[in-house]
Amino acid sequence: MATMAENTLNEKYPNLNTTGRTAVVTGASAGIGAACARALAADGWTVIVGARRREQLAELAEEIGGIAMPLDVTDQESVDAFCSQISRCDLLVNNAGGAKGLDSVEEGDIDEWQWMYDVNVLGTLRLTQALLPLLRSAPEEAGQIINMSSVAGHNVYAGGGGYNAAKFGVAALTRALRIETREEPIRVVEVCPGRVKTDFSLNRFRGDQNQAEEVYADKLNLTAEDIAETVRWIAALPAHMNVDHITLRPRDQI
Ligand code: 8X3
Repeated sequence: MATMAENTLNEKYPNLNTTGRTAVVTGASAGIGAACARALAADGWTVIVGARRREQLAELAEEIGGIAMPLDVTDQESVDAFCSQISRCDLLVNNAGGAKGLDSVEEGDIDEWQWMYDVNVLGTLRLTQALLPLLRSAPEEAGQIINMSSVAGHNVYAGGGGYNAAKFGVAALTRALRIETREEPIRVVEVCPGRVKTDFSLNRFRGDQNQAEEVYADKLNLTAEDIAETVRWIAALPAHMNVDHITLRPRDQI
């Protein structure tokens, strides 16, 4: 039987008429996305959260007084359905993304590489294209796009080729977009987290808990909340400022 939270999620939202500053956060059912949604809601933003995991998403929306809608950023129809309900967007946090595998280039799985490009690069592209018209006409002084890139978008490592290629793509897309929109009232920011203790590694290693835990064992790790604090700080900056690129690492990470 569907929980109350799921019922909330399953309701239709005929053209959400949100009032006040409205943020859209993708990949928001857990980890960095959920933490960003919480931090923005605490700062008074109306937050629309999207992700594939419907129950967690709906619970989060209930907790923060936000709006949950199912979203698969790899599926154009899902993106169109999600965005067609939104009538105001002042801030888009393109957070959905992830890694699969740690294979060498020689052993790399084509399907996994394709998925990484799709979710990280094309997912960011799809949401950006769909919401740019609203961001451009945001009633606040400027619309904002914050793309969750990674240190892996600037530094490569053995076994990281597929994920590196995808995050380098996010970095390139973000920089091109910033130049293209520089004369418009739109802030475009690339946030590059290093090692953050979330489900990132569990997903990368296809649910292998031991392998995932090894990534974080005996190390200083960032938390999702550390990244969310930075997103909240950027979102509150005066409209004439752009943070082009910010890197956040735990102190002990190279
Ligand atoms: C993941 C960053 O440092 O864990 O985006 O590879 S790291």
